[in-house]
Formats: sequence, structure tokens, C-alpha cells
Amino acid sequence: MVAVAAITARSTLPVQGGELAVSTTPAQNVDRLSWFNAARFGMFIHWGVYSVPAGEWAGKSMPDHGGEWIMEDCKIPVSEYAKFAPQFHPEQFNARAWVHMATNAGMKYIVITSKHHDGFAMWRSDLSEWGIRATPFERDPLKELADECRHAGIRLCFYYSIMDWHHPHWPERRAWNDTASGTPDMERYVAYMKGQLKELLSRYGPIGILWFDGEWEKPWTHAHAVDLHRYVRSLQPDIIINNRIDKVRQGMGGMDKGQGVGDYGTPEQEIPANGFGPGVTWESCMTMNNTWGYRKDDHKWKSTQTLIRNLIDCASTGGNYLLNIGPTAEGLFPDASIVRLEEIGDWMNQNGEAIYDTTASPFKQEITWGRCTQKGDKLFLHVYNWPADGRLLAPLLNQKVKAWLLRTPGRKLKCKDTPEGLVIQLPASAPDKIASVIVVQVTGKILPAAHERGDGTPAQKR
Ligand code: FHN
Repeated sequence: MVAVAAITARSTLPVQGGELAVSTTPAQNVDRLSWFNAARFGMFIHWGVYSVPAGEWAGKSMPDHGGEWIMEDCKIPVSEYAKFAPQFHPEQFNARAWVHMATNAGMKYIVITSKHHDGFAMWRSDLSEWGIRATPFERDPLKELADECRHAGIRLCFYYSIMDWHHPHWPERRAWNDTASGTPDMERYVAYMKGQLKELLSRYGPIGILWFDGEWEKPWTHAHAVDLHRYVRSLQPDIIINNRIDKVRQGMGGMDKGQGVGDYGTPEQEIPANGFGPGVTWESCMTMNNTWGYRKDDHKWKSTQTLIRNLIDCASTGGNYLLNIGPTAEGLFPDASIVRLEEIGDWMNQNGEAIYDTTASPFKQEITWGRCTQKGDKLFLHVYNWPADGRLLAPLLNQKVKAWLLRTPGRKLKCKDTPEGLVIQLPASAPDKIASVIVVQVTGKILPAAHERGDGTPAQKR
């Protein structure tokens, strides 16, 4: 297992040339991340001009990949791809409805693609015609979302791709970029990126996270990351920046090997089986079907049970769950996404207390019946497999406890200390088939049963 550098509070980081990358103290970084670690659940939105082709080009479905990769995967000449812009007219876009669906599902922040790898700006950038400016859509979707998020009390965050398949100065120029000419100049590209980021961080109020991506290609270096990190922090000192600004992320596992300048790790389409211990901040981003950007042919929707248990799995190992929506070119969430968001919201309405502001399970050993989260002196036991005999064994020994179903706090459950652990007598049927939550309030320090679980357990792919 790759040794994971704890992405914890940073002080100062030496970089090439010796200058210091950041000058925040550990306490400042803990403060910066406090809302994020309490939130536990966010909405990812991949929305751009790629929603027009929606996974189809020249009458054929694109290869099995996210719909947002269609230009690359189908090697669409940029001049051809640009013809999608006049077709992008999402008149049915309703920021209030989107934010309501997110908050109703229990999500506390929204990360939306401001610019994905295709370089298309989802705001009226003064630095490029390539974006919303090139469409008949005369509104500013990021402004409307910013206003609605502020009104709803949740954080708006921006995804921004470092790699840019459209810009003439991105050095890894694609052969099918037939609109670019001359020799790419990375420093001019960096200046362009900084200009766009200044627009994003000065027009829409406080932004929760800058969610960088597309950092993997060669022209982008650690030195660029340090410089950009300092620049972004100069614009919004309290903003959180993920680890994909730098060059130390270990693939889809998402965590850093070595010291980078990002604030948190970003596992993708997988959930770390054991988490990374206290003080390490991370967030698993995952799709609801198999694509990030909308594809009309992707009907492989995960069940609501899978999505809720993914959320619980993340919280119980100390991380956040960033669940993706890929809206259509009309500005609508797919119906299958809407249904799942509503069902997740029903569960969160009853059980959100067991997710928000919790920390990872104190138990090291595998819990066969479900998961556990913790908040102060309370343990939240998320029971996936309700015991047929009504006896639930929790790995607690010789501790003074009170226990109840989260849904019926007035009805205490019988508990018995045994050499194997704490046996809680449950009612015959589970209150919730996806996950029923039992609260165990412990007097004094929580002392998990001794034996550790090996740490070689692979992350569970979903
Ligand atoms: O290439 C992107 C992909 O399109 C999508 O945005 C995901 C979401 O995290 N990130 C990259 C793949 O790792």
C-alpha cells in the first residue's frame, strides 16, 4: 500500500529555489477545513458544451468513458466541436431547482465545472470567446448558482481543469486542435489561467473550494502548482484547494505521495477501506451512473442503496462523498438522478445527524453488520444487515452505555456486556432497509475492543 502522506495542516513547504510555498499555520488549516469536514456530503456537477453531443459523434456512441471526454476520445477537430456551442441553449436551467435538489438530498456544497478539459468557460470570460459567450444562452449560470447557494446557505465551489484541449498555448496540443497556431507558450497559458481564476474568484463571492483537475500532463509542474496556490490564496485566503493542483496525487487512489500544496486528497470512483486516520482530509468523488458529463446512452444507474451506503462508508472512514450529476444540454438533471436524490434525502432527513460533523469509526476491526461513525460521546451504528435474532454485537467492552434507535430516541434499547463485546437487543424488524441507525452514548472514554484489522484491505471500488 502506498505510504500516504498525511494531508494535514501545513506550515511551510520548501520548493525548488527554496522559497516557501504556503505560510498557513496548522491551526489556520484546521479552521479552513472545518466546514468541509463537517459537511461530509456534496454535489459534483459536470455541465458543459459536451452535454450537446451527449456521448454520440458521427452517429456512433463514443468509447466507454465520461461524456465530457468526447472531443479527445473521438478526436473531434476543435473547429467541428465549436459547432456545439450555438446548440447549447439551456433555457430550462433553474439554479433554484438545482440547489433545492442538492439541499433536499442533504448536500452541503456544490462543485460545478467552470471549465473542463475542453476549455469551454461556463461563465462570460473576458479572456476567451470560447464558452457561454459563444452560445445563444445570455444568462450567467455561475452567477445564478452563486445567488441560490448563498440563499440556501450552502457553499458554491468551482472545478477548473489545468489541462486545456482548446487553448493554443497549452503545450500538449492535440493534432485535432485545428484552430490553434504558432508555438505553445506555457507561461502565456499560466497567465491566461490566472486571469480566468481571477474572474471566477472575484465575480461570484466567497468560493468554498477550487477543485483543480487535469494536472497530470507534463507541462504542469510542482513549481507551477506552488505559484498558482499562492496566487489563488491571494485572491481568496480562506478558499480550500484540492490536491489536484499539484503533482503528487497517486492516480485514482487520490492521495498524495510526498508533500504537495493541496489541502485534501481526492480518491475517485473508490472509497478507501480504512481511511487515513485523524487529521487527514479526503473526499471520494463518484458518479451516479458511469459518466461524469451527460451521456444519453448511460443507463447504468447505481441503486439508491449503493449511493447511501457509499456516503456512510465515506463518513465512517473519515471522508466526504462528492456525488456527481451530469445535467443535459437543456439544463435539466436526468430523471434517474432526481429520483435518487429524493430517496437519499428521505434517508438523510431521518439520519443526517449520524453523518454531519462526524468522525471515523473508532473501531479498527471489520464490523460485519454495517458501519460506525462518531460524534463526541455518541457512536452511530449504521446497521446494513439486521440480526435475525435481534442481538447486535458491538466491539465495546466494560463500558457504561445508553442505546436507542436514532428514529425513536425515547425508547432505550436493552444492552448487555459480554466477553465478546456489547450486545444490544434490537426490535424484530429494521426501521430502514438500507441502513438503520442505532445511537450508543458512552460514559467516559470510548474504548474499542483490542484487536486491530489489518491495513492491507484494498479500497472498495464501486
Ligand atoms: O478527466 C477527468 C474526468 O473527466 C472527471 O472530471 C473526473 C472527476 O474527478 N476527473 C478526471 C479523471 O480523473
